[in-house]
Amino acid sequence: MSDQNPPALRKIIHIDMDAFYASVEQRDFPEYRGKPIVVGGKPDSRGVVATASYEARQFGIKSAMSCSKAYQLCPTAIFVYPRFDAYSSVSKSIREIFSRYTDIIEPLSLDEAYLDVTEDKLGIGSAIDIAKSIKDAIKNELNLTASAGVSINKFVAKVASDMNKPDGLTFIGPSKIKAFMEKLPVEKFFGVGKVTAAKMKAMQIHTGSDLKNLSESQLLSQFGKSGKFYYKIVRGIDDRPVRANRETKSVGAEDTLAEDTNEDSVMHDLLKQISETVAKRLEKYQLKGKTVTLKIKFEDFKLITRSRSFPLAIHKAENIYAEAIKLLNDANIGSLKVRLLGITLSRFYDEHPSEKLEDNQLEFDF
Ligand code: DCP
Ligand code: MG
Repeated sequence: MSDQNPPALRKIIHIDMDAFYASVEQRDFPEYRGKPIVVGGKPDSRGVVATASYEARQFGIKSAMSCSKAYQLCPTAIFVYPRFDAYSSVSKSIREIFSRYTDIIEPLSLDEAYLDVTEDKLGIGSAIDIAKSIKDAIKNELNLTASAGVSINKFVAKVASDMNKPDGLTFIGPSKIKAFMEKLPVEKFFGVGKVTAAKMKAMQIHTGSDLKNLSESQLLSQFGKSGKFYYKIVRGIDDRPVRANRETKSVGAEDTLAEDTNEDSVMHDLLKQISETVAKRLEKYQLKGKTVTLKIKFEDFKLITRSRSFPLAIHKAENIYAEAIKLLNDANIGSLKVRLLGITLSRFYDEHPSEKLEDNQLEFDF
């Protein structure tokens, strides 16, 4: 008899703090409030912008932009160094707030998490009410704002949380998902980077609706394994569970060279330091990773990454360093000068095969 019943729809919330680092700075230093704040390095440094307050964003300042460019855009902005301890403490507090409602919490970064509230601890029932209550707690207890997306799967909840920032709450119910996905620009699709987006545009694929015209095998042949994912996601099918205790997906560190260079000894020294930082972080989280990724940014800001995976996880600085050197050699950078190097360890856990979720369009009580 239960076979006749449709599978129960999940209630998923994605929460993301607004202008996270910058908002914490404005909260802790009242003199920064209402002003353009850039968190990263100093304007004359070679650093990049981690984030900018909404006031600074009005000048076109964005994450990952060089601090010198940010300064050009807004010379009156206040440039501050990040205070990771402060952000990490807020991060712990927001997770404590989430845990009042559910134990199924999957943090994606310090400021962002998925929550499965299909069954919530307080018996509130409505995912929209839970999201409101979480936002209120964050505001009242931490003096910060967050934006929430509420839907039946991770993908839609995440896109939704970004739609009405700051302080937004966006609900995309099951009956709205089809139209929502059809309208969505391809660059908003999970995993669609700039290169894939450009390729799609060249194929006249601009929105979900264009993407839907391609068969699964066409998508597979054009985009490889990701094509299969696009096929499902554009039909609103995302069966990825919210996985608690998988908060750390990768651990890494990166650093800008004092001067652009292609000298092996200088790059090796920096990789050694970075390997030690990564090893310390891994130790802190008690993690070992099966994939090492080397990131190389060249003087023209072009970025490449090179990865290698192993059957056994590694965590020691010397092993990370040795792998990073191999990856650097294999990258064959020739006479190109390097500006920044980074190392990331990932694949701490093996993926579980995901379960199938029916493309179910039933409305239910959110
Ligand atoms: N961050 C970073 N470097 C980046 C992007 C982000 O160091 N390239 C850091 C700073 C951000 C924090 O991570 O405050 C969270 O990233 P988000 O992408 O959520 O950005 P914000 O929270 O700053 O802004 P938004 O309101 O758009 O979420
Ligand atoms: Mg954020």
